[in-house]
Amino acid sequence: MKNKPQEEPTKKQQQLEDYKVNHEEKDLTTDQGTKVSNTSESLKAGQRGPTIMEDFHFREKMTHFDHERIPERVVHARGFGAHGYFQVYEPLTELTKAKFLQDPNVKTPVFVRFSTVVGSRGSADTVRDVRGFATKFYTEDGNFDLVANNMPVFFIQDAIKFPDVVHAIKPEPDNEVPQASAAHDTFWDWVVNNQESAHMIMWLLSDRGIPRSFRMMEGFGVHTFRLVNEQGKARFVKFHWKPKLGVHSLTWDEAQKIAGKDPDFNRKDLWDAINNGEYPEFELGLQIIEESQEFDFDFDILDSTKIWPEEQVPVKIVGKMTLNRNQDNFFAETEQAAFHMGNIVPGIDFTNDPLLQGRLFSYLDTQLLRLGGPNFHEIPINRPIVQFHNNQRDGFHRMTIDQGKVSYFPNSIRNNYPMPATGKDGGFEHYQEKVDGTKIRTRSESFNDHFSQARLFWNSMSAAEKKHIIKAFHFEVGSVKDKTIRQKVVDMFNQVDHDLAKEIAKGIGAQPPTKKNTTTITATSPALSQENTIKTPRTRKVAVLIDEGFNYNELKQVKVAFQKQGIHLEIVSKTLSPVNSAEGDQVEPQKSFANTHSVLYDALFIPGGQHIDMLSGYKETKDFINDTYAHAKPIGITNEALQILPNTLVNNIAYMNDHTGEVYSNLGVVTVNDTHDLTDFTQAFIEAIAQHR
Ligand code: HDE
Repeated sequence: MKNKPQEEPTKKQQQLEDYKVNHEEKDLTTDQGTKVSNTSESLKAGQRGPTIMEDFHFREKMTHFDHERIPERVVHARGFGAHGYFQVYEPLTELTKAKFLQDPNVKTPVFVRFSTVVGSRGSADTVRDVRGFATKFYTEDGNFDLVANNMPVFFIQDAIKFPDVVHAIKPEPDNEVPQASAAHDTFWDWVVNNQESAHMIMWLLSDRGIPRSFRMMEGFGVHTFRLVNEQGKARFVKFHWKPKLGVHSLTWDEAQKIAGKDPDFNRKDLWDAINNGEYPEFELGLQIIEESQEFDFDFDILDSTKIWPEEQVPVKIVGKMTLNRNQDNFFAETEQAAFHMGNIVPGIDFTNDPLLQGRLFSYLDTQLLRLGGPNFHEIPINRPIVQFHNNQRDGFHRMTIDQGKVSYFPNSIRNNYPMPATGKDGGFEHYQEKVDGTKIRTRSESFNDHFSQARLFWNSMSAAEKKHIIKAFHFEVGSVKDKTIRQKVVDMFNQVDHDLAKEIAKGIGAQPPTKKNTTTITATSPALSQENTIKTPRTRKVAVLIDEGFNYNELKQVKVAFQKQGIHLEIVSKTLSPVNSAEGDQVEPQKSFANTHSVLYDALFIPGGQHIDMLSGYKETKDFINDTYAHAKPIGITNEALQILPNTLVNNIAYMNDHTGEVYSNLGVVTVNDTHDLTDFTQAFIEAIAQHR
């Protein structure tokens, strides 16, 4: 599908236009612009003779191809980006002087790259992993990068341990197995030797590790930053992205199956939504702590393994980001996008969080390797929308033609220009935090509590979420071959919760913990449970199974009702050949059983009609119903189609609705018998879809 934006392009999108090239109806040329007469036969000495050196076109074409790849990101290699804009709801002048947070009428262009962390560039989208959520704001003050994740805490407290945790979680070095997975010995060996990871592990093994969609995840800046206002007053801040569609996840069985059926599931979902004009929206939230309150909490606010519970420090919603345009070229935009924590603007500043401090080094360093030199900021996707002026010069791939003799400061030939600007004139001035200490390689004692918040997270989960976490432990730790490591995991998580540890032990052949956890922490944070999230049917995707003789009128009624709610129907049949309804209307299926599966949908609808005689004979129909049911997703069935249920898992609920005209809805299965008006049925079905499961 063509990328058809329906909104005015932002300033960044306009800037990118200058670099776009349309090849339609153009003659083929070399890189030097010389027209080429034949690009399919190399130049040979005789028809059956050897290729000759003189073939400049062959050499150029092949050399360029040989050099097409750049190193993939060492982490977050697999990702997908989109353009959009950000608007603040009201001026945040009291909090910050950052220009893009002042005027609700200003649309600040953004580019967002979502990613998984561990897998290679070609790995599947739906693996259990942290998701990256990196946003580049192209502001009038220069670029601000908010390089976030979909989990608010991290594995470690000090950046110097990052190479260790990444080595441990990446495929094991002898055989490069497993791909995109934490379910192996080296990772869990690392975990039990680094107990500060307990809280993050709880997040990773929760439903947050397998999001339904990039559009349905939160984003967290993780670190504590500072906001600084015009008067120089600073406050501590944590950044949040809140998706307007709520936070929703796959089940583990779905995630694994999708990884095979459609490894591009999440990127296609984002691409399609934007092309459909269903622009993903995320609200920006701020948690603020006054400097005077820095030590008022039972955790250290500089510790990245801790959240600020939202019930304790409320999230103030201050603006909204809308993603309204797909990229034109994956490599040029997503792959070459270079995020860096040091891309900061006046009004926002850093803190001494040791994880943040280390990231400030790593991101620039990694771009130098990945993008081949110091001029990566000139690549179109990375360029600020304001012109840069300085005395940095030369290096690989310099695009800017700097004019004049002067490339140093101070100078008299050009009256010191380009000249540093004072703070008043918009120059970035670092917040003057007083720092005073002995040089020391130790960690602050205030970082030592690794289990209280892991327990808070566990306490805050619903019964279903807890079950998923236990099952995730069984899969992840059950994949570890070394029994002593498995036992150590049980003992480690006994410090989070005794019952949790006992349940983990049961599934992995380990001894249940002998010592009871004596913690008295019973607090919960309702904001942590996905059960309390926004629930809407919008943009959900429903499979409709049909075959010859289906009831067209029923399909039409459901379709009209669904369209009003922004729900998509996809027609699935045995083959892609057109299907005749009982009424004689023809419908062309979008998918056949051969190229789709129930895991790729949010719900299933089977209309009535005589087609049921054929449909019920197919194994795939039963698989569709059984899988949808097993994954607790809504199933809508009308009239004759009810006959199919006795042979499926749905069998054991009261599905066969004999009460004429009444809608029966239980556990997400919505049925109706003997009616031609489906109003109540569609309403109940839509409500079930909104519930997600
Ligand atoms: Fe990253 N991280 N990271 N990270 N990170 C990278 O930079 C690093 C951390 C995050 O879409 C790398 O350009 C260190 C936390 C995202 O291009 C690298 C530490 C958070 C992305 C790097 C962390 C993140 C990266 C690899 C420990 C959430 C993808 C390629 C201190 C707040 C950005 C690159 C994109 C990428 C280093 C921890 C988020 C190597 C040293 C915490 C979303 O520089």
